[in-house]
This record gives sequence, structure tokens and C-alpha cells, in this order.
Amino acid sequence: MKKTTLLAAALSFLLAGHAVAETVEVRMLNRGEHGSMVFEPEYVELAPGDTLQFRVGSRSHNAASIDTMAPDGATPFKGQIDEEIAVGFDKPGFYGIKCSPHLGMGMVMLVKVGEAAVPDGFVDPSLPARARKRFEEILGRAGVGGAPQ
Ligand SMILES: [Cu+2]
Repeated sequence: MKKTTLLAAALSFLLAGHAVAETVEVRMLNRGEHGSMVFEPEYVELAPGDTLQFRVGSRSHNAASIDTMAPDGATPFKGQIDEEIAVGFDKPGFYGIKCSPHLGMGMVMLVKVGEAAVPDGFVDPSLPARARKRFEEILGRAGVGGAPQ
């Protein structure tokens, strides 16, 4: 009897699918598929409750929120240089993430959590030109739209 109950529990656990939070790894790199100073992958889709785990691919990078490019009420975060922080995402929406020392070189990435559309004027016009350009490229490659500002 007890065995059957356990099996049923295991089965419902598996069928629940994405009810189990996932962790996605992102590497901070000097060079990657889309140029120098990049996060790989550059675009990640998460379900609310999922986690990004940042990994040191090359040294001297960090991961930090861009507070002007996050849903209302999102919790800001900032890793130290070479710190492999894990960041949980709960609020649905689009998030811009930067490497603090290399923002001017366009080291940014994009995260989508849950069901969301890119907000109008999502790319902060006060960012350095190369960061804005990288975001437009990422939005284009991700196929999630977002009109250039
Ligand atoms: Cu960097």
C-alpha cells in the first residue's frame, strides 16, 4: 500500500513539470559567440521562482541588475568581481543585467520571466551606446520585439 502511495506521489511530482524550480547557468566571458565581453547565454527565459547561477568563465567580471530595466518591485542585486552569485527571479517581466566594469563595452544580457511583453522604451536611453546596441541585438536575436528607441 505504502509503495503505491509513493509511486503516485513520484508520478504527480514528475507530471507537475515546471512546478520544480530550475537553475540556469550563465557564464561571464571575455569572448563568446557574439563578440567580446559577453554573458553566455545572452538571453534566458525563466519561470517565476527559477534561478540564474552566474559562473566565472573568464576573470574580472560580475553580474548586477540594471535597476531601470526591471519589473516594478524587483529586488536589485550586485555580485562582486569574480563572484558566482545565484539570483532568484519571482516577478514576471524583462530584466536587463550588466557587468559593472564592462557596461561601456556592452557586456549585458536579457532575461524574460514568465509571460511578458517587452515594455515600451525598455532599453534605458542613459546606458552607454554599446550597451544599448547590444540590447537591441539581443532583443532582435531573441525575437521578442521591442522597437528601437
Ligand atoms: Cu565584464
